[in-house]
Amino acid sequence: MKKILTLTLIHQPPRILLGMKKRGFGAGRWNGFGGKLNPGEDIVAAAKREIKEEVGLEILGDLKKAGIIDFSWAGKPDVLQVHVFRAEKFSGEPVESEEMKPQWFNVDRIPFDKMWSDDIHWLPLFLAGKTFRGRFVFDESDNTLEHALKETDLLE
Ligand code: 6U4
Repeated sequence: MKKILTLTLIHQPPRILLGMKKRGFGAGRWNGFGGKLNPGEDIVAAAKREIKEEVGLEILGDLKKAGIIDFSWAGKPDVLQVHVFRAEKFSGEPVESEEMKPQWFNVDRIPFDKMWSDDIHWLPLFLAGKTFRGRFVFDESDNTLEHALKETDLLE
């Protein structure tokens, strides 16, 4: 089964806003903001709603699609398809929520050792303003066993 998730990173060079996930899936890791779609909700609306819920910010202007990545675990049929978005402008101040503790990081000091093991592969493309398509397979400890990643202009 394929499940669609959103993931939005707020990038204001030279800084990027990440959140420490406090509960649920991916807890204990720094990550962008996002989650599942509500029934009938489109992907961009879901991405904006999650940013509001998790960090209290209203995105100004368009969310730009940066990438699509399919994640799976060895021997398991389920696929998480994560739609990665880039946001630049927002109104409000980042606030801590039950789910996320936000913090700005300089792009030279991204805490990859406390992030999902895939991030070190695709975040440099994101930071360079590229669009990409990727696929990662994890072991049961979420280490990357194999991956494929390519820059592409075409994102569905
Ligand atoms: P709910 O039910 O809302 O509490 P939650 O446990 O918060 O669910 P979910 O599924 O809403 O989690 O969101 C998971 C978030 O983690 C999404 O923004 C997508 C992101 N994510 C999932 N796998 C990832 C991975 N391998 N690398 C990454 N982000 C990932 O950088």
